[in-house]
Amino acid sequence: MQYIKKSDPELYQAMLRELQRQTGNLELIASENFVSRAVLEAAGSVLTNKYAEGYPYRWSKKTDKINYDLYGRYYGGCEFIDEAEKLAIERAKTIFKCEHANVQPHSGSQANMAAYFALIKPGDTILSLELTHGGHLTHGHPLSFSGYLFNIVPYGVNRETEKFDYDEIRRIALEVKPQMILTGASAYPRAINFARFREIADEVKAKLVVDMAHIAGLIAAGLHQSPVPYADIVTSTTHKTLRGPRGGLILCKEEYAKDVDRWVFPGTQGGPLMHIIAAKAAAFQEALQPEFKEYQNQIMINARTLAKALRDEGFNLVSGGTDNHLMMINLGTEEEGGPSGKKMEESLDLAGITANKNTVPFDTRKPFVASGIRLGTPAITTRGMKEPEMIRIANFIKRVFNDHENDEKLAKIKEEVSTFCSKFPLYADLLQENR
Ligand code: DSN
Repeated sequence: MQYIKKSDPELYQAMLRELQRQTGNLELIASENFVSRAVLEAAGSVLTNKYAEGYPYRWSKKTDKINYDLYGRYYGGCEFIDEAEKLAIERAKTIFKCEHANVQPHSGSQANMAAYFALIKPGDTILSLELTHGGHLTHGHPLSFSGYLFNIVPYGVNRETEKFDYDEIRRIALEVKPQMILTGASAYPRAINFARFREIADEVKAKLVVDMAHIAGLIAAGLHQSPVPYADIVTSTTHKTLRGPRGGLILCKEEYAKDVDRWVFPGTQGGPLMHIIAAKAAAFQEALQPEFKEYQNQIMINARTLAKALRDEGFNLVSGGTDNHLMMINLGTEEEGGPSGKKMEESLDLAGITANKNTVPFDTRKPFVASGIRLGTPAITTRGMKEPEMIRIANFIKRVFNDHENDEKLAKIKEEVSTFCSKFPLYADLLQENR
């Protein structure tokens, strides 16, 4: 960051402190990760300078198939960035074994928008997971384009098991006859049966969209059922378990490819972010290596170990545990007297542990206060932490819970957390250069 240091000390300070926060704190936000230096390099490269509206191919009029030999951009000078985007597309197709990949969405939200527009019309009905039960804003919240443009009917988890009840989802689907069923989640700790969702969708003649953002890395490694054979369209982000740059991704069957492409550009976006697309290509290359599977496996082992250790410390977990990379602590209701999710998030922060408050199913607090804390293992696994560290982390969390009002004790834990983190170096050369 030597150039910024000279030209803009104020910005440099903010960036330096963020680097120190990421490396010195325990990162337990389930949707975050630390990218490789290769991905950082691509994301910070001169590819940011290039306009490239269009695609690195055109649809052949003769065959109605994608032809990489036909120039598909609205600007000159795209021959090299075309190579980067082609690499990203072909690698995504290889990883997820899908017929078509669009790597241009700037985010998961925009990927979702393009996917819905490719399949249904404003006013149509979408059956999707309720936000407070683990869904996402773009799955139908009234303040998102999804709730604004579509008629949303929510499904939730079962009150007792806190897991999906597929018979109940089917019952709602038969009753409301949605044009589209949407599954995938931001805060659901259990495996999702995409095949069952397909059966339900077929029965009511609905399209099926799967937002696999959280579990994309597990799917890439073959550790969770893939939605690709079942969904009409699969959307994702690239920065969660998949460990790429912040961005979106759409996978689909060939029959939807043209519509997906059209709804990404020009439907919902202009020029693609070519530096980010190159960074996606770099991350996909990493996801194709055998070590990536080991990494994803360790994420899951760590999640199971952390979940067990938290239960042993006396915490209640939503649905009792985890099948994936995340878990949710249910801190109890206001009447039970423990801290809210908001309070616990603040106390964890004071102790150098970053996590986020989250509603739990059937929460009685407002979403901004919430009764849960969501924890995930992707970032700490990237740092090299394993089972023994999970037990230590559960103990840190328990101590924060016990002393959540005691700033002095939280500051003491923060020191211990910082020493603990320093044993798992991250971006060591960047820290060294910016000392
Ligand atoms: N905001 C993301 C998360 O934290 O889960 C969802 O996209």
